[in-house]
Amino acid sequence: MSSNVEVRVPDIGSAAGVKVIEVLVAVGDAVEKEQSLVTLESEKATMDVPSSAAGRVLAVHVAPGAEAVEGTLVVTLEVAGGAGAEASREQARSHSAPVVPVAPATQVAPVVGASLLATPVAAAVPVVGASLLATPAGSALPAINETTFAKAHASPSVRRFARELGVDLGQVRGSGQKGRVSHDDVKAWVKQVLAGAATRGAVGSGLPKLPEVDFAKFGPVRVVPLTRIQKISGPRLHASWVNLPHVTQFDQADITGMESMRQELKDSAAEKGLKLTPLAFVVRACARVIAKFPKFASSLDSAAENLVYKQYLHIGFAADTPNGLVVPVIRDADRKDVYEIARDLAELSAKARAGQLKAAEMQGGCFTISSLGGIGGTAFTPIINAPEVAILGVSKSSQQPHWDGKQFVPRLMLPLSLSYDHRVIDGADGARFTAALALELANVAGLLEAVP
Ligand code: CAO
Repeated sequence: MSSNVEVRVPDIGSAAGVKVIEVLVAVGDAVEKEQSLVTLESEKATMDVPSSAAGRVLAVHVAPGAEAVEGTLVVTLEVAGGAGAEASREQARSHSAPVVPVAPATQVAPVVGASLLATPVAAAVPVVGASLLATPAGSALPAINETTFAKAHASPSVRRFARELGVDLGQVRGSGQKGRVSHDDVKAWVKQVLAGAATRGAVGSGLPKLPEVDFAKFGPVRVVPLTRIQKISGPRLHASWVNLPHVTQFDQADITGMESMRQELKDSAAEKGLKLTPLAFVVRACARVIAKFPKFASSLDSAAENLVYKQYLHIGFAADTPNGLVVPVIRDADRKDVYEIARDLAELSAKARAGQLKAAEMQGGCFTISSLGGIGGTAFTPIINAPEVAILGVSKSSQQPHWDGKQFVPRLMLPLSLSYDHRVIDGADGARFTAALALELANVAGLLEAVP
């Protein structure tokens, strides 16, 4: 034997109507007692209307957008046995607000109407075991922030679901009205985090997500897919930026002598088919300085417990190509003179621009140089090419007044920007390195010295 039960909007503490913003069940659904049937939204809060009995939904009488007041018929249920009569009696008897406050409707009005608080939230929302509050060990999901979780705009069942999965609701972007988070939003977020963790091979970063913007709302747009190189280099640069504590040391090197020597040698080099750019001298100078500061070409091992000192010195350089940034590597840069380095630079750059670099030609670097000197700028903060621990940025040289003790004299100064991993390199060493590099760049004879 079965009977029908009508579930109505109970006392919502206000004579004014509230809006139905979500219908959580459909005809034919089996529902449990206390299961949320619809969600209502007032000026100040959202609240769920729970079912007064377990049964099957025979009819849904409201739709999203409808106005509801106390007594509005929400759902008709078919319930088994005498439970129907008992449920009807219970609802008729009860004005003790079986409505469950969910969350502030807006961030600026976190206070839920007093009458809605008549039923303590804790009594209406299932108590979640402490273990569920913590992110499961080894989970790729970031830990739950209780403050933002509490403020998230979601129904109790979505909250319960998020708790069970260890999802921080505060980070989930809701697709419903006013950013309301649904079950599907939670599932999509988990999928996205797991997919990201899988590709990164790491746990979730816990970084807050950037808001998604529909640019087309503000004017016409053109969408261009990222190149393959951009898709590969972007996450690597990001991983380095968020994992390595970067510090950038700025300095300047007096390259007046170096530049006049380069001008002298340029034509004869060109006759041999070589373009002698300042970068060749910078690579040479770096190789000489790293011989004195080998830590700058070391790497931390994966456990971050040991420093790996390599018995070779391959130096990479950032090359700007039509398809994006690549870093070809000059092998054994410490065993090459400035002409050999210039040849490698030209050959590798040409290959990079033609998209013909082999994987091996971009591997094994110990230190990287990023030169924007041919373009401009006075300084920048290059991102370390992890697992390397340092990268040198080079900007455009310019004539600067230098006080020689009696007068200002013009000197050609080269701006240096050295970013280093502060877990490995101290600030004092960073400053020593750029000071030593400036000396090497000023030491023309040393730069032209035959290599051993
Ligand atoms: N100051 C002033 N002039 C400089 C200079 C400097 N620091 N460095 C180079 N120049 C000059 C060169 O002498 C050359 O002038 P001439 O043709 O009159 O001799 C001109 O600038 C162009 O040099 P180039 O670009 O052909 O050669 P390069 O060896 O300096 O650089 C390469 C080669 C591949 C590094 C460069 O072409 C490039 O791609 N740079 C961009 C790197 C980049 O994108 N870095 C950012 C990565 S994100 O951190």
